[in-house]
Amino acid sequence: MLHIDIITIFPEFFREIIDYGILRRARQAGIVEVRAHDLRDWTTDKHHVVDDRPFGGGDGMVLKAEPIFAAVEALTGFSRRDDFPKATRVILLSPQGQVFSQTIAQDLSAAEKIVLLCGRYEGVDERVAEALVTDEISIGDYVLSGGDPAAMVVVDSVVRLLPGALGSDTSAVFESFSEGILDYPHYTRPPEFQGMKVPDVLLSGNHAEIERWRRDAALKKTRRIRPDLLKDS
Ligand code: 9D3
Repeated sequence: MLHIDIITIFPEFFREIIDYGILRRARQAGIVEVRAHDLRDWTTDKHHVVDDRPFGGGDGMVLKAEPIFAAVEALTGFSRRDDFPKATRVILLSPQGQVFSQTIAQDLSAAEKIVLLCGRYEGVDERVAEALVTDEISIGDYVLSGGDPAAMVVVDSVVRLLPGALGSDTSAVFESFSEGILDYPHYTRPPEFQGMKVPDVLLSGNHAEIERWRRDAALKKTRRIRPDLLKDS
C-alpha cells in the first residue's frame, strides 16, 4: 500500500478531495492511504509561527526550515535526504521544480511512501531543498498562490496509476497506447443536437472506418493544438 502524507498550512483544503472519486475508492480498497497534516503541529512556539522574514531583505515571508524538518522526521523517521529508504520520496512543490509529467507520475507510483511539502508565501527556506527533499516539482509555468493545488494534481495522477485503482484495467492499457498524441473526439446520443451532427462514420458500424477516422481526427487535432507533441516522433 502506498502511503501519501501531505504537509500544508491548509489541511482542510484536502479533506473533501481525499473523500471523492478514484481516491475514495482506492482508499477503501486498501490501495492507498492519504493524510493531510497541519505544518503548525510541528511548531514549538506559543503562536505556532511557520514563516519568517527573508534574510537579505525583500518582500514577503519565507516558510521556516525547523517545522518542515520536524514534520518529515516524524512522518519518515529521517531528516536527511540521504537517509531515506529508496522507496521514500519527499517532494517539495515549488515553482523552481522539474516540470511534472506522466513519466514522473509513473515513477512516483512505484514508491511506498510519498511526503508532499506544500510551499506558501514567497518561498521555502532553501535548506529544505538542499538537504531534505528528494524531488522538487512544479506543475507548469503559471503562478499559483501555493503548492497545495499542485500537491492535489500529483496525488490524483499518481493514485490512478496504482494497480486496481481504476477498477478495470482497460483504461490503463489504452493510455500507454495513445501516449504522445491527443485523444480523438467523442460523441454520444443524440445524433443531432441543436443542428450539430455526429460524423456519419461513427454511426456506420464500420469499425475499420471508425478506427481510421479516429486516428486521423486525433492527429489533426494534435497538429492544430499541440504540434510540440509531434516534434520528434
Ligand atoms: C509572484 C511570486 N513570485 C515572485 C517572483 C514567486 C512565487 C512564489 C511562490 C510564485 C509562486 C509561488 C507559489 N507557488 C507554488 O508554491 C507552486 C507552483 C506554482 O506557482 N506554479 C506551478 N507549480 C507550482 S508547485 C508550487
